[in-house]
Amino acid sequence: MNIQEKLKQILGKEIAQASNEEIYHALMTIVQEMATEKERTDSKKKLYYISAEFLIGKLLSNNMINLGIYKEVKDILEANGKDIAEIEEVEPEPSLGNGGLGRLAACFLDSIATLGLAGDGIGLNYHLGLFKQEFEDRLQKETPNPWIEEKSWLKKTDVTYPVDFKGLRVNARMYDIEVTGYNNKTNKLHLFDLDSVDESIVEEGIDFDKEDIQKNLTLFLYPDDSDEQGRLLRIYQQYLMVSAGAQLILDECTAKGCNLYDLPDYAVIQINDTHPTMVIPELIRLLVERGMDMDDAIDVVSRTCAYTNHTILAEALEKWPVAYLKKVVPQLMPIIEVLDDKVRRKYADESVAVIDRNDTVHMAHIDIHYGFSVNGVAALHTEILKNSELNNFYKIYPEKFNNKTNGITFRRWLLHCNPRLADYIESLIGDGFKKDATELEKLLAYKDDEKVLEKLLEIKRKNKEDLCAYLKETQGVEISPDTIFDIQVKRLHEYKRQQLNALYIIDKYLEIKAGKIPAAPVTAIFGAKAAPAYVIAKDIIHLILCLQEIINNDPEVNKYLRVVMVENYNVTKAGKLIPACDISEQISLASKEASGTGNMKFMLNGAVTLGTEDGANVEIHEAVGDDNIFVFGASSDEVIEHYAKADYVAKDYYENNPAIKAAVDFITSDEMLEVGQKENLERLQKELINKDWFMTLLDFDSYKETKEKALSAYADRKDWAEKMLVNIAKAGFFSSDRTIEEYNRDIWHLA
Ligand code: 26Q
Repeated sequence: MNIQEKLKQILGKEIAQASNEEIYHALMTIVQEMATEKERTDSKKKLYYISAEFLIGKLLSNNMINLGIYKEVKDILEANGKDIAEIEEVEPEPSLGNGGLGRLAACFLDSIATLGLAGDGIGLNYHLGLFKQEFEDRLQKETPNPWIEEKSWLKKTDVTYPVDFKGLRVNARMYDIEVTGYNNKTNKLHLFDLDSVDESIVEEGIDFDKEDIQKNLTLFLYPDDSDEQGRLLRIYQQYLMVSAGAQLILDECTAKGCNLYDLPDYAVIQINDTHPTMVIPELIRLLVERGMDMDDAIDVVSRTCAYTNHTILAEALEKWPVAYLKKVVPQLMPIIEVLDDKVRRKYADESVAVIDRNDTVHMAHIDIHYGFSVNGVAALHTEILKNSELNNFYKIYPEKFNNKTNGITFRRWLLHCNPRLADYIESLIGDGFKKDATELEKLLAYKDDEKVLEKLLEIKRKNKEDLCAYLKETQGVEISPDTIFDIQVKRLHEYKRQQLNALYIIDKYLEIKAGKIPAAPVTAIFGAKAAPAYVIAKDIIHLILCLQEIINNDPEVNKYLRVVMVENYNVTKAGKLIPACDISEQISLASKEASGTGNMKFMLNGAVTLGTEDGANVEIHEAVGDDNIFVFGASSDEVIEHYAKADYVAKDYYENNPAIKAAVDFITSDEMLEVGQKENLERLQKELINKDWFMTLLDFDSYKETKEKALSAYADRKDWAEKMLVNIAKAGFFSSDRTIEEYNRDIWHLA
């Protein structure tokens, strides 16, 4: 039966008579049937990608693209007076992740299925996911984001596993989401949950009873670890995931006839940062329970597990007090003690111990000693791990360390989010780039072709118009496509330095007020959620919202400068913002951003990067060359040296640089206090002058100078279009298909 007939049959009426909701659900049924029919990849050895986050985004259109029915469905709907964009709106976005790490996991699942590899995801089914962000009085307010509907992509299975906590046994139930590959097989994302979780315990905002574990375990994506109860809940979540996951892995392997001593021939477990690290002691525990000798169990598990590090920020490296683990998962402690003991017998170096002198368990140390691979996520990041952050481990295990530069799936981040560009590229170089992204380099042949360059500008312009309409409709803000769209969207964190961008905006505002008119009008667009307990991050959001209020309402200024903070930035909004971007802000303090993946999405969509030599920006710079990127700021070596010598003093910059002083002073000016909260603005100002841990003021001058260069370069439209073309052409390396091929070649060795 063709799709049109099938749709009508499910709807029980003409398509034109059906509501968008009915059509969405009917399409979901069709997609799910097709996905189930796509035979799963089966091979002796299988990858388990275990992660506390899978930021998958809306699934309908993505699945239709991967199953090859998107265009057909779009046309059928159009012929019946329906708009696919409106159908997409009906779908709630699952928010099962915070940011980069969770989105990476989702891109990887897409590529694993696309490459036809046997690999499933293992995670948790958070009912309310990451909070939804609302702005109230120019402050962030958090509310729950319920995404599971009666009919959803989630399929309840009858697979359950008992999981024991101290004094509490629960049953972990498995839910599955089909992961469709592009023209290929289907894999699964397994999400564990408890039947007893109860959404009605949510009180004001995202508050809830933190002690009622049976009711709250998978309620939210670890909301708040600012107090002990929050941290204990995080251990409950992690252990539920790894214990159920480990039981699933052992079951699947035994079903394939695996003798548990041969586990590494049947399974490879990729541990996504330290959040799933307890899978190592848990697997050892389960193997011993099934009769294996402890030493053998440790050896088997060590040959099965591989670890990816996503951060070098000390505060994000998980450490759990022994007392916490004893309160929640006492059965793991004897094993962790053995793991520590073995390390201590071999290595005198205290810094590589599993349990330190303060009775704290270092999760990453378990991964490194008892996994066979340790990888960073961009070339610079891996070098920093090897040479400084994890140097003591690198000296012991040089052979374990390897780099896997991150990537993104081009199905979502080009074909789906930017069909105009994707279609145009196809008309120039054919559709080979959809399977082999390096074919995008064929575009370089058109570098001097004026017609092509003009067409690229025209596509960008249309995408900007679409974004203007969207922001008008969703937030009531008016911006003009005739301005330069300068975009910084990512989690709010001091090291990512949204505050540097904000200081530049203040500086520009003051210049305009003083009569210095900019050459080209700019719209500065932000999107960012702050962790609910991260006070300074929330203050930075407040600062940006106050600037938006002041600047957009000032007729003297708003002709040249506007500011928009997009509410509730998520995967869906990323898909609308990225294709409309001219300048991609990637301005983290060098050495702090492990990789970044937004930088790759912007590049692929023809934005030009304004960035520091950090994370994957370094590799983007190498790929596009000096002429097609704007690089500024202290190098990672310089930054690392400043930290080592503790010689960076923010106040010196504040006192000796009049532009910096004026911008920082403005934060608590009368204009600002009229629209903002004194407490928040003063706190932020003090932080910048007296601490500025991420060296915002250090890079201010070079940021300003380089940004001005980028803004003036924009005026030469032909030259700018050439930069766009080179960025698109060189983006192929950043396909997650390439990343996954490397993981498989070097770590997983799947057939
Ligand atoms: C840790 C302890 C307690 C509570 C929370 C956490 C926690 C939660 C989430 C720590 C880290 C994360 C997320 C990290 C993350 O998203 N890292 C990003 O990973 C991307 C994919 O590799 C990189 O591109 C980014 O550079 C990196 O910041």
